[in-house]
Amino acid sequence: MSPLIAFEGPEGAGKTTQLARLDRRLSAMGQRVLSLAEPGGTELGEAVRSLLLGGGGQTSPVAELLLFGASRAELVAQRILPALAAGELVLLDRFTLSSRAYQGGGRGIPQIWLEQLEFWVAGGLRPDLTLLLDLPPEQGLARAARRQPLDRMEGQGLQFHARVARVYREAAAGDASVVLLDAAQPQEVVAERIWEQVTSRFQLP
Ligand code: Z5A
Repeated sequence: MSPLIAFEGPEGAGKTTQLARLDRRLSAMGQRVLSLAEPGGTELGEAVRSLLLGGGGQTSPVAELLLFGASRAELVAQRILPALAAGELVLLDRFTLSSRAYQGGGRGIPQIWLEQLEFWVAGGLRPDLTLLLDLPPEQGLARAARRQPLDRMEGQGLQFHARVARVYREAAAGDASVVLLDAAQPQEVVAERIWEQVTSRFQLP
């Protein structure tokens, strides 16, 4: 199967920007690429996105986890697995590590529940490479705050985002497929670090 590459990190870290740059660069060299963002990418996923991120009322942490999980299950079955089987390289703007960071670290859901849900939802599918864009929460929130209104996660306090950041850093410490990149550097520098990682790990056209 072709590579599955996830972009992770706090809001404002530059995931969407860097994913688009990588997609353009890979596509220009003839690589077939499918770019997807969570939650979303399917009819159900888009409904979950507007339910969870469109503002509105409170949702319990477990309901929130299950909704992100439902979106991911649809994305895996309908888009990711068929694309990988057809030889497309898949770029994901967030994946399972986001649930560990936000619902685990941020909301306090036990990691064992998250691991079990990951298995049901993704059936053991894991990214071949996770590019973790690391940025202090204050800086990420300042970047994200330029877009108003804030969504339900951006509106959480700094302590919530510090817990999210801790889970992300722990993930990078224990797993060679998770690469921590300094997202405070200029966009061009971050893009080059990403390109080095991708071209050194995968055989490309
Ligand atoms: N969530 C969850 O809780 N659990 C889950 O399982 C999943 C998700 C899958 C998705 O929101 C939310 O769902 C997210 C986690 C939660 N919480 N929040 N908030 P989203 O999809 O709407 O947004 P996001 O994923 O958080 O991404 P973002 O805020 O759009 O940030 P980004 O994609 O990392 O950054 P960007 O859009 O590329 O850049 C942000 C700004 O910074 C923009 O003006 C850029 O021009 C600028 N930028 C980018 N790079 C740089 C550099 N290097 N220097 C300076 N400025 C830069």
